[in-house]
Amino acid sequence: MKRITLNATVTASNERDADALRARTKAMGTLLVNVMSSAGSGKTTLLSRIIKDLAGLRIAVMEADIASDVDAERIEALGAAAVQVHTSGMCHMDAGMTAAAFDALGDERFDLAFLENVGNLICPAEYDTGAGKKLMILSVSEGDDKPLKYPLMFKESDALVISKIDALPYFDFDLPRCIYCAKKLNPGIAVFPVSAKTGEGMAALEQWLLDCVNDWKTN
Ligand SMILES: Nc1nc2c(ncn2[C@@H]2O[C@H](COP(=O)(O)OP(=O)(O)OP(=O)(O)O)[C@@H](O)[C@H]2O)c(=O)[nH]1
Ligand SMILES: [Mg+2]
Repeated sequence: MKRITLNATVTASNERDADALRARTKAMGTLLVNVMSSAGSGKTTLLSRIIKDLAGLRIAVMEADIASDVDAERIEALGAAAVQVHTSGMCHMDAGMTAAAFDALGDERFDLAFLENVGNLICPAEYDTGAGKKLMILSVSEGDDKPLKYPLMFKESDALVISKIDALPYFDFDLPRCIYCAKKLNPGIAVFPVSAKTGEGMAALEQWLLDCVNDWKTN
């Protein structure tokens, strides 16, 4: 298991680093997806399901955490390429750190490279990592008011995955209200209610990812 420890990148411009990484991954035909959410919303479980379902794609995962290797070990156990990044206590990844993590994946070519960002709804939304797409996850146990309380991530994301919908009967999560509030902040956001546990809703999300990969490679 490959593990790297990174500090915040000292650079003139995070935006310039982000644009450079985007241009590089574009030239390689690799779509980099920045996956953001609060801790425990189901990022690694969702990515594990996608790796199994989209077996025809070459997929790699960069796992960013403050500590532990458990997430990268879960991904590697599925046979996918993974690197564990320790962020030296930082609550987000910047573009320079993401480029270093991408380099650590080696010379193999991938169709999709996921960055599983550090788990929280605030800091990751503030940094352009150089990803081609941003996908955020909100689980039903977190409450339907989160678009109101943490608007930036909802504004910034291309897709909102509402996860753990198998648990909807046990929570007072108002799905239409959550979708309404998210779309009010970001009319273009694609919304996918899913359960990575039962598979419900996964086909639509995976089709969206396949379309994004095709678009990235051809346009
Ligand atoms: N019921 C249910 N539980 C789920 C689902 N997806 C994930 N979980 C559970 O939620 C917990 C957290 O899942 P993870 O995938 O580790 O969440 P994470 O966002 O990667 O967590 P961090 O990396 O620590 O931020 C685990 O106990 C999972 O089994 C789901 O679709 N339904
Ligand atoms: Mg995780």
